Amino acid sequence: MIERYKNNPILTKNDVPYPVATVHNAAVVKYNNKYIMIFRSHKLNGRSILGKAESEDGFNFKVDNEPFMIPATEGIFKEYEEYGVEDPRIIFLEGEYFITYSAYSRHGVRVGLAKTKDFKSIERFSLITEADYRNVVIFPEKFNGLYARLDRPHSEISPWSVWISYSPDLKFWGESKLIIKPMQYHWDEMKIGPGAPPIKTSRGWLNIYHGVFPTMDGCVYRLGVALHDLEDPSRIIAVGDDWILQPEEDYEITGYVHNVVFSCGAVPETDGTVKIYWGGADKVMCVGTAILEELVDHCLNNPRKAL
Ligand code: BMA
Repeated sequence: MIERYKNNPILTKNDVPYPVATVHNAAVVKYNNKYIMIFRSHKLNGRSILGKAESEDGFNFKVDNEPFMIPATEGIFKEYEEYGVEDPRIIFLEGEYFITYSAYSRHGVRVGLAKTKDFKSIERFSLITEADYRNVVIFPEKFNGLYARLDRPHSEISPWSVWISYSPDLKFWGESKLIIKPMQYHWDEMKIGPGAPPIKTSRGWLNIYHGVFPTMDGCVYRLGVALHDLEDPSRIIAVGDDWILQPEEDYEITGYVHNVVFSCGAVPETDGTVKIYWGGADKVMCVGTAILEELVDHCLNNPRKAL
């Protein structure tokens, strides 16, 4: 369903002009007729920073000389980003680009929200979850006057499920509700989490998410799709039963963490295709092309239960 780009991986540590061990889990958006990629890299001390790359065609990227975002050096963000910033997602809202990211510190992992107008300067906006949250994607539209996000808290009783929360101002979030759970003895049985920000289609919001299965040889990260109601995104129309992508190529099977495909971004094109970006084995960046309506059919034709 996803056609891998023939020259994958499209970005590796060798393309980065400063010392890093990995290039992975990147957000990608179109900005001024270019593709902007904000990618995660492990520094050589094992902590993560975010870099930026640009492309004319969405396949060939050139990396900036300096990192785009490193842990904050002052204020409240300094305390909560001490161990690194990871796994960005970008959405365009009312003239600005908002970036959610995982902020790691001695207090755990939580999600930060930053914004930029030009991808040159970046302003931290707020820390929008407490600890034990990752993978926050914000919908690019409001619902009944409220912003909406998919998020992924961790709880012992209902492990690593996808929730939805709402906000009047992007800062204070509430009205939370669990909407998709991992399914037992299924490719996503151990944990699931939002991947790329939701994409609007005529039949619903397409949510590309990741699912994890534990094996005797470690965890396998795959991608799947779910469809949310256009007016009420807390209503799940369907969750596709089969995965849409699993680690198959060498660069997905072997790397910094083996057997991982992990997406933080996808770019819908005007011809009905979508470029899906994913990190391969937490080490390199990859891209593939799919037909959006086929992904929607995939949810509808053979769904599994959401909860
Ligand atoms: C998750 C996150 C991701 C990573 C994945 C596979 O828990 O840390 O950033 O890609 O594990 O290692």
